[in-house]
Amino acid sequence: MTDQDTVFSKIIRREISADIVYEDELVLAFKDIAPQAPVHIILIPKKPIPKLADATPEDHALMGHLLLKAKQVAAEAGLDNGFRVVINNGPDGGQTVFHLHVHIMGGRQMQWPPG
Ligand code: DGP
Repeated sequence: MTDQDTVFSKIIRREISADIVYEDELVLAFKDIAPQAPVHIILIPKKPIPKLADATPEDHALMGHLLLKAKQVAAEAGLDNGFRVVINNGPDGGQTVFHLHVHIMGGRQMQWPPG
């Protein structure tokens, strides 16, 4: 399966529906289908980078844009008292969808360490 076949690429192409909360020319954010917190948003680059470990120096500006948009999306979701940003990378990292994505979670007290 190529990255073009991931569910997130299908969401970008509007082939499957999602509750989109932010979009620009570089990134897309939408509500997670299986939320682990009262607010759980997935933020992705439109460029199909399978996982963080596959990002290259060419992606330098895109990675910065992604993190700054995570902050913006969290603020727009009303997470004024804090939030958690997670990137699962590869099988041991718990990644299941191989299109790089940032989890933005909040609305409850987060615990540490994560499982
Ligand atoms: P990860 O384990 O880091 O690969 O997280 C993938 C996340 O993607 C997981 O929290 C559930 C979410 N997800 C999977 N399929 C869909 C989908 O079709 N729509 C939406 N909105 N989220 C999805």
